[in-house]
Amino acid sequence: MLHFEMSSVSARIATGAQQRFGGSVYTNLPGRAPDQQLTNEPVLTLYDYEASPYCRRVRQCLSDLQLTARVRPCPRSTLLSEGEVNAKHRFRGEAAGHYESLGLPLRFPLLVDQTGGGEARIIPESKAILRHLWREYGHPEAAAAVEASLASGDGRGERLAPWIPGSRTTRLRNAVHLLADADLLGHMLGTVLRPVGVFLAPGVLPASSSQGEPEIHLWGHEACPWSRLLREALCRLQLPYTLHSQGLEEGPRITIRTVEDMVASNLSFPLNRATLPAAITHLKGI
Ligand SMILES: N[C@@H](CCC(=O)N[C@@H](CS)C(=O)NCC(=O)O)C(=O)O
Repeated sequence: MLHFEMSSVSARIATGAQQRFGGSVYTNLPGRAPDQQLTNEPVLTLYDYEASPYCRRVRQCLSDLQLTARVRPCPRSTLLSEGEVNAKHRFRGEAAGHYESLGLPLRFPLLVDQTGGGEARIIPESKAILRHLWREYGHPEAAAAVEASLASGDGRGERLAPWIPGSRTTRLRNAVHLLADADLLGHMLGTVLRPVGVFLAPGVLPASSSQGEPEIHLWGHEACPWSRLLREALCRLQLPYTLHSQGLEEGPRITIRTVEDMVASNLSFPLNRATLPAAITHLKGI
């Protein structure tokens, strides 16, 4: 219980720091104009792990653009085992398979975009993923600003999204500046403030889990501490899940569907202080 309380406090502090220095300026700003329709429903798979600041950066972008992605968690087996794949890893081998065609060392995040059913686009590197997501799924004006920001490296995107009125324009400009690189500081703080080793290496080292394919859907936002604690558990347990981005006001929740001996069980937990321990305990039992 004490551990849970400590975890929940540090998750809130980490979220506060990450948002203050990383993402708050663009959290809840519409990445797409209200009337903007996407031609195809995005089909995105993200190989990531919770504690990586580069992965946080990509999940933040998914939240901003309100995209849904299938997440294949790829924690390390020790803090020093960069790029390693071994028998403990459930999805690292799969990610390494994607990297083979690229001739690059295994790094996370990695995005596979199969939208439209054509050939899969395999995209490593957090900034390249941000560029891709904004270009494909953001409002063109905002995408241009992000592109200019990332290309110049100094964060000065000139053109700003026209549908965002008043002070929000300033916030988006700040956001675009931060996207250049400073956002990473916030995402690093997010990791440092949920310290590795002290609170059982949240979202870094794998724990043993079943090889089953439960159907798990998490509705949340990168900025939500309850979603963070749940994502950490899913990551350590290497359970694949579908991450649905939604605004903070709607409240996070998780649904879990497992089938055992032909009997299906469907559970749904709204995520809050009272329900979170039960949701995590349930995941551990899968
Ligand atoms: N420049 C890359 C850096 C990615 C990176 O270094 N990721 C680290 C995690 S923070 C990683 O995957 N290390 C290998 C490993 O964990 O096995 C990016 O922006 O995506």
